[in-house]
Amino acid sequence: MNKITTLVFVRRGHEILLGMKKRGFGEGRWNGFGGKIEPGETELEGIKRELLEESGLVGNSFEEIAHLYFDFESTPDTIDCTVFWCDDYSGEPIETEEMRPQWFKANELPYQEMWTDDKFWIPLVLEGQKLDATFHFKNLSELGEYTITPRTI
Ligand code: 6OG
Repeated sequence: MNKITTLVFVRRGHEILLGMKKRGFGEGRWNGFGGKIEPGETELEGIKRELLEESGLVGNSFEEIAHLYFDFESTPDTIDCTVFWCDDYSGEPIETEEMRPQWFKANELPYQEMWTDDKFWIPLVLEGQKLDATFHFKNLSELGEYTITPRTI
């Protein structure tokens, strides 16, 4: 099955808000906020809902920056993930049942405690690049082949 998901990185000056996933898929890793789009929802409705549910923030505008596609040798499931920046939001981050939020300096992200793919593409989007990428995982912690295609427009 292909899971359609969204992911958002909230920015505050030179800082980025990450959440420590406390349970479920990705548990024990820092990531942006996001999850599965519900039936009948647009991508923007989905990302807005996930951000609110997982961080307590209301996102006022989102900019799409990447599209990621993940597959895994260990399972037939695949994940489609559209990634956004959010620079305009209301509220203060709160810890939820699913995520513990923390601001990080953009040049000091905790890549060792994030998904293995993140250190390859996040530095590019931090430089302003938009991109499309595919990542083939051998298992949940070992990344195999990957391709990253910068967008030209
Ligand atoms: P739920 O399972 O909570 O959504 N996601 C990934 N993000 C990165 N950076 N790397 C991966 O490598 C990922 N796999 C999934 C998609 C989980 C959230 O995590 C993202 C969703 O936004 C395999 O519904």
